[in-house]
Amino acid sequence: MSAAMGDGISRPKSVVKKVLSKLQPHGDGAFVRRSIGSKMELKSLDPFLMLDEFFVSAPAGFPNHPHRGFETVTYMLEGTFTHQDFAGHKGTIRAGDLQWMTAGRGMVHSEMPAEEGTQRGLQLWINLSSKDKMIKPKYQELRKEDIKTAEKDGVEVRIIAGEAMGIRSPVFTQTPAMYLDFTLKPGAKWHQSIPESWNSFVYVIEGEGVFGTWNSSPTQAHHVLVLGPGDGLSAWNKSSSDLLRFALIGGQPLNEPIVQYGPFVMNTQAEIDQAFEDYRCCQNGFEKATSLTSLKNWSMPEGSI
Ligand code: FJE
Ligand code: FE
Repeated sequence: MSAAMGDGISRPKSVVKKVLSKLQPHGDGAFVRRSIGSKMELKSLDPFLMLDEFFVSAPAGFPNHPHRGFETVTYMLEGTFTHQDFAGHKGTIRAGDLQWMTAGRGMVHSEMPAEEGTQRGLQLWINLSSKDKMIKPKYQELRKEDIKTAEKDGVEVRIIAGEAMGIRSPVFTQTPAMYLDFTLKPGAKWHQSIPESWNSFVYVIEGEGVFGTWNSSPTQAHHVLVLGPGDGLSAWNKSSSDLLRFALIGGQPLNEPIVQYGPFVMNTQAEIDQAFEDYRCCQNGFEKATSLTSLKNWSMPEGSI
């Protein structure tokens, strides 16, 4: 494997699981393609709890709901979303923008479309280690123009987290992780190094690609590919006319027990019970939920745990 084709890798990972993320309704009028986090196929991939490709048109959206114990990473592909939380923090993200939210001990927010048409994006949930689950909530917001890009040999990469082509993202990942958005021109190939001990996966956003080994069968959009052992990913766009776009996501496994109830993710059942109690009583991080009818039911996604 020549280093000239990308980052030097010596033991390319192979694809150990390939799953199509089916479109499913979520709440009132929103739709998601859930890959990681779908109960049947891929419950979680430590430290990742969920990856949704979401499709939402107003008036549907994700009205007020709580989070505790993990991070949500929202990356817009099309359209505009406005988020508003219980502490008065409000922001709008457009195509190409990123919101990296560390929910920590408590967050209540809404995520709603801010324009006509379909809003489309990816939302990733990254687990926090037991020592970080109750940290203070924190946001990292990057506009499209603040996300570093690099280009080489027909390969363009937007570096959301981690490093590629010698360029590093400014995003701080509480749980060590990488998140790269690759676009390969027809005929282009790339070899991306990934830390050996990390779990990693690919989500195909657009086009068709060959991943792992050169002679493996091509993978179309909306499929998730779980990668096996090795030190990197090889990818090829064998199309003669179309772009291939995919997200490569990897992270250091936490190797801790997970007890999840919808948007609360802790280590034990007792901590989940405590999260419900804290949410109900507006305490221990949910103080500001008082103004937000905190007892209102928040809808559970289809197929949620
Ligand atoms: C959720 C209620 C919710 N996938 N993709 C309960 F509203 C949500 C939720 C989302 C979500 C939000 C965006 Cl912007 C994109 C999403 C679920 O907000 F996950 C649960 N459990
Ligand atoms: Fe949320």
